[in-house]
Amino acid sequence: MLQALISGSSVSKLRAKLKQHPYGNRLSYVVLAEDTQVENIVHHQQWLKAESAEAFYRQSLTKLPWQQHTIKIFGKTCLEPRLSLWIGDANTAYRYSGEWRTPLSWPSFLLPLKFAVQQKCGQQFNSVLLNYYRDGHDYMSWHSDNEKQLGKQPVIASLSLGQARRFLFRNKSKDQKHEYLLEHGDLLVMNKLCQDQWQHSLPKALRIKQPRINFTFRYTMPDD
Ligand SMILES: O=C(O)CCC(=O)C(=O)O
Repeated sequence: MLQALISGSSVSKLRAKLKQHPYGNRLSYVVLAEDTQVENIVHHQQWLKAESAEAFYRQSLTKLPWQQHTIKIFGKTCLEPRLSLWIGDANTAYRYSGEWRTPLSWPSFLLPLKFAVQQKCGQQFNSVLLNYYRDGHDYMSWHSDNEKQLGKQPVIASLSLGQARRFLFRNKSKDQKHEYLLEHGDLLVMNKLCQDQWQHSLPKALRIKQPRINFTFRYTMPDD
């Protein structure tokens, strides 16, 4: 069942795809190879089969009650520049930008995906933050996923669907940066030391008109 969701992909196929990516030759990033690991970051390109990726994308767009939350930036309250949703087991409330979010229970269509991601990462996830970037005006600024409820050195698995977008890492103590192009069906795993050592962001891309959905699977410390 799980195997049916997941694809293998070849480097040559990826190179061919890369030539057509929406940023042309402007970027300096390099696709190293499938499943490349750079300091606690593993990028599994085209991890989901195209038809599974399409089905999860469509269902997520149409079946989920997306919300636009407010966040505080330098003490000022504003609308978050994306829609989002917190889904998880009953005891996995999540504190973000000073606000507690209670989890929505798992929709049945997401469970096979959760199991497949767990199997790939060799670890349990009890919650997922979903982000819906409506177009290239929506973005996520620099941060680490280091909330207390995630515990020390969390493993976070991030699945991308829909429009390809750039995803950036900057090292907290060295002058080092990595850039990925996250495409439909890619799985990016941020392993144990990643949040201690790196910040990540999804920059604006004003020319982009199509939506992107992202799932970040996490293990959240139960709140009771
Ligand atoms: O959209 C993404 O790829 C990542 C989102 C993110 O960094 C987060 O939700 O913490």
